[in-house]
Amino acid sequence: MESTRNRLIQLLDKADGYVSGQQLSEQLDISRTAVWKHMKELEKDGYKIEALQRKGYRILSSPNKVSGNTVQWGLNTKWLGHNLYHYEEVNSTQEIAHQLAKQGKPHGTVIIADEQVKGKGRMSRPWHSPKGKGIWMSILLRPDLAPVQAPQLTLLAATVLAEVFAKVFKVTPQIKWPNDILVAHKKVSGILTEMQAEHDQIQYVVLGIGINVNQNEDEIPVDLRHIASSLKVESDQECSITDTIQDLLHQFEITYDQFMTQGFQHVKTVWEKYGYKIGEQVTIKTMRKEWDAVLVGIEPDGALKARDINGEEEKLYSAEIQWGKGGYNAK
Ligand code: BTX
Repeated sequence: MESTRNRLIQLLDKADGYVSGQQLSEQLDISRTAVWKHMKELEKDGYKIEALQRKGYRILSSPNKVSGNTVQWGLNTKWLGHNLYHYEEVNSTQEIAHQLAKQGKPHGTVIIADEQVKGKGRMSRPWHSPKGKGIWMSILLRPDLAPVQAPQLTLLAATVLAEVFAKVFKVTPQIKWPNDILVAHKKVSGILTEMQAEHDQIQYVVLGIGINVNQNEDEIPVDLRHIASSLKVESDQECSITDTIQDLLHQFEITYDQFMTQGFQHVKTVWEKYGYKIGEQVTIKTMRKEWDAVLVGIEPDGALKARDINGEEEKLYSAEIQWGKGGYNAK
């Protein structure tokens, strides 16, 4: 939110040294007492602030906890996350995003929670979202796209996650069609895309992103341990959730803007680079049949393309895939 508090943080962030109370009061058009009160609020939020007579204010350090302020402090985006809502506990950030969308909140609004008690995956499956251990985030988008193009946004988000995980955590991520990010064959992240459309036009999309960041192995529920992992387990490093959110939002904005101006090709190329078992043989099961095929890549409508032993290509929209020996669903 472009609140006074955020503008205050931005001014302090940009300044190379101290900013006087007078300067802040003029630029924010508030009294010097109001500036002081905002500083006290920031301190409550965990910021360490130095206030020197005649020199002014300076932020010494920002808190190592997620809040609207800490995420926006140093967030290097043009439009994404300027409207940001942070909650300690919610049922699901998706639910809140839908409510905010219906209230007319703008493109690029971001909702983050420390914990979800009813986090959800596709088809109402539960998504385990323990307190302070991961990123549970929804992004509200209002793209000028036809509803059939919505799956491209899921694929786009997956490429962003894979790129950030590879760069920041130095892991080797793979994107399992359509919406999971795996590391070492285990799911560390999932994407849930929900859409509201009317008259062949998307009204809005809520893109839900769940990432297991700092769980230790014993903090992953026993029944998920054979399929799920966290970035900490896979990379052996604990990471700042705030920094990771900022990296993701920054990369998401770049990729999204590029997609809107130049089309799907770049997403397709990056997706296929990280695609799980692309170029490899798997067994595919649909309602009608079961067959062996080599996965070829993705299509602009979000379908997975597979080639059977006779060279026949088929587009898959929903299918059960046996990923093979040592693969994702091997227990
Ligand atoms: P999905 O339907 O592909 O995956 C759900 C399945 O993944 C579950 O049935 C379970 O087997 C497994 N699972 C549950 N929790 C976890 C976890 N933490 N890590 C790994 N595997 C797990 C994937 O759906 C989409 C998930 C989106 C989650 C985000 S979080 C922010 C937003 N709010 C919300 O309620 N959902 C989205």
